[in-house]
Amino acid sequence: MDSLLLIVLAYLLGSVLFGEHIARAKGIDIRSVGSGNVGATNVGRALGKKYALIVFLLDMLKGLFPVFLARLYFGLESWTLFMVGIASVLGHVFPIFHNFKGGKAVATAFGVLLGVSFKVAFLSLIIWLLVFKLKGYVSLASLVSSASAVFLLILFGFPFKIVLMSLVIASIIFYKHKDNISRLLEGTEHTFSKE
Ligand code: NKO
Repeated sequence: MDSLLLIVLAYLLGSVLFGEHIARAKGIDIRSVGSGNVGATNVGRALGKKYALIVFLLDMLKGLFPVFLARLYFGLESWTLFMVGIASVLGHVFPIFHNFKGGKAVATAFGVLLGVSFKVAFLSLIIWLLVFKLKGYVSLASLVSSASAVFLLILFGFPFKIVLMSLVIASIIFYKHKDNISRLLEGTEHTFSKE
């Protein structure tokens, strides 16, 4: 298995925006609905929870699969795994198949995290569900959960490269949520159901 090939594969797979494809197959332009985002949440607004779950799982798997291979062939402490995780997220955020206009990378980052640690991924998912249940904002749940993931990886003593990778990915997620953050601060953020 070649390092560079795996990194390129991660980026190309990341570039497949399942939300946009599945919405289009159902006759919907996802970018003109709700928040205009291509992620699971906005597909849920347009097509319902079943489709949100399908998009979440597919966007998650495209993050998990390359990291799984990187871990198998190069190990958890390799720079290859570091690059593969970031490449998956960058593919989703700057997709070559969609004019480099992508999504917010939460589900894909979750897949990367799952490939690194089931324990930390599981705890991050619990935190995500808790924040969403208590506050009702998907974006807030995603932000709290991705910051928590970084802290949990540090807390459990994961290698430096893994912590750094999660910090880079969490920073990308925060950057992509900058409009959500402004709306949260103003009190005008979309809930799951409303626009
Ligand atoms: O339309 O702007 P919007 O309201 O849709 O959407 C905001 C939203 C975008 O994200 C999504 C995907 C939702 C997936 C839920 C995943 C639950 C698990 C989260 C764990 C995050 C771990 C990140 C690890 C970083 C290292 O936010």
